[in-house]
Amino acid sequence: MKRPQLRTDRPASTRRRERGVALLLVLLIIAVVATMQIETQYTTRIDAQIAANVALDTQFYYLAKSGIEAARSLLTEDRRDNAFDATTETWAAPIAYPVDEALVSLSLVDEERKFPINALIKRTTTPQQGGQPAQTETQVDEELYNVFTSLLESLEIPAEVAPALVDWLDPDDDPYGGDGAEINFYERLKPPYKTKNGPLSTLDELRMVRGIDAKVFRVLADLVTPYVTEPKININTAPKELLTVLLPEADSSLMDELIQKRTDEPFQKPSEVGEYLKGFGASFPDERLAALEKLFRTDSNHFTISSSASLIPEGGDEEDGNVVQAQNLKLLHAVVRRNNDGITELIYWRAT
Ligand SMILES: [Ca+2]
Ligand SMILES: [Ca+2]
Repeated sequence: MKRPQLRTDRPASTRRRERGVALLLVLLIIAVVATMQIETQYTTRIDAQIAANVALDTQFYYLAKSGIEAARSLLTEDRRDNAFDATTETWAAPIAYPVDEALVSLSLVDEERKFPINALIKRTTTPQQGGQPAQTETQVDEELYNVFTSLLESLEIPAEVAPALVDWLDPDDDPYGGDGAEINFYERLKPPYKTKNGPLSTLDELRMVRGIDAKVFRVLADLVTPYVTEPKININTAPKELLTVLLPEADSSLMDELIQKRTDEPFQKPSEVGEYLKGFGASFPDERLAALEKLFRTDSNHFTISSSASLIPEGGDEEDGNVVQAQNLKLLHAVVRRNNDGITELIYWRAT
């Protein structure tokens, strides 16, 4: 067969170069096609994986959500069982149960164990009377304010946080005491913002208050609550850091004894707290005992429920198992308020 003639009016070196370019082009096309094939396969695989992950994510979401519902039933049952709340009860211990290949883990923390920040401001409403509209008066709860300043001191948090917090919550724009912080402080920030001048809705809001940086927030986060409005703390569940501040009269041996007592035999009503402390004699005069019975409660009605759903890792394929577990772990946080009949109402919800 006669080969097609190359144009002969050009030198051989040019022809060789053209053949080289053509070869290069072919190689390049092969490479591009191969890459495209790989990419198509890769994309298809990724798409399938995304679809599978979305399905798993939804499954895990509902598993974690079922955990929240289980915790709510537990709290209802608990209130029907007795009228007090203590860390020795079923709800207070971590719970984990398998559902097929998944594990649902629950933890419940009562909010009444913490310092009730919003109660720092007492609100009294005078009902509408003879043409006068209803009026709300506010004042700082001095007793609670003193507890809060002692708490800050014991945690080595700057004292200026206390008046700044009062100003964040109180309705006026006058700085509290000599070291408060109202609008004239926050409007100079970049970006500027206003004071809340009302109760905190979530814990994260604390970060807006002068002096509460990330470090201070971490220290305070487990010890204070925005959900409880009554100026009372549950003596059965309060952490030792807070108890020490609430009972400055108690030496370390009384504190240890108190913690043992509430574990063995939780206080069932506030009057038992007075009776118990009375046994310690002169350090608790009657007037002080009466004040402590008002400050302490023995039940809790607000609970933070954390519920997570994860895949139980399969033995033998640890690496894969871990990857799947990390991808599909679902964590939900809920805060519920429980009424006297034990029925819970959802007041906060967050999925991560
Ligand atoms: Ca204010
Ligand atoms: Ca103020």
